[in-house]
Amino acid sequence: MAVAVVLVLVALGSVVFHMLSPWWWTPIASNWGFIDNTILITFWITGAVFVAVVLFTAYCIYTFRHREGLRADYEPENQKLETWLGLGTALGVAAMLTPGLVVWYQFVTVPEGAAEIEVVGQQWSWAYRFPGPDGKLGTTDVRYIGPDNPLGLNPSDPNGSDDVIVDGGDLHLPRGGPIKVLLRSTDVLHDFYVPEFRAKMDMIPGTVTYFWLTPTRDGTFDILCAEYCGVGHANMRGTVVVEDAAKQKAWLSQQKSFAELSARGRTAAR
Ligand SMILES: [Cu+2]
Repeated sequence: MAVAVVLVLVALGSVVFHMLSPWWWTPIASNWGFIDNTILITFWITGAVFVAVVLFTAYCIYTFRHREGLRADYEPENQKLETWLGLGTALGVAAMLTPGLVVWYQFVTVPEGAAEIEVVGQQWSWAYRFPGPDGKLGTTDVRYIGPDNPLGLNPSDPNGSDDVIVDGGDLHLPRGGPIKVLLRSTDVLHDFYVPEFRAKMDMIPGTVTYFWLTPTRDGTFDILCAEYCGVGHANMRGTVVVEDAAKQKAWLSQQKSFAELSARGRTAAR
């Protein structure tokens, strides 16, 4: 009896804890509320199954407890019960997977006219690149990576010379417009993650991954690496500042272009 009561309390306590918990998501700062809804659907389905299983266990422990002279029935098959369990499980799993397929499609379908930025991960820091006045990012290759060219821009690509490079500073993004985030890594797997954006994506050496978002709220948010990438993984932090477009433009104009950085490198080498 005591065990059955404890199990009922565990089920009830879990639900109450969920309702009253102070550890909830930080307020969202992007358009990806749909991702929250997808997680909530999964949460409520798995939560309902958890409560049902625990309560059923409590019921069995109480109803079929040991009593003198009581013998268990032998019932290895129950076609009807198995059919219902199979159907219920299939429905529950489908209900959890379907929204994910829809939201994933949206996540990687970049709207027309989105601004492009690039985020480059390396052990263990972040760097960013914006297209210059021409609006185009230049091509890159790991072969070009060097002390004056940490992101490996192609020096003979005219599209790249005006690219703005932010290496070691904060990332500033304008609020309100769609942004395509291109992701590269120069060494191992990393994962660009800003919890408030509800968006993350692996960065894979040798390829460019991407997603898009529209920042919707001003603020200063942490950038985390969400893929274990070596001993410095936990220190791989950055900061993203979301602000209105005019402020962000002013910040961008203070940053150095690839041409300016390589000229500085040449002067220093002389
Ligand atoms: Cu990392």
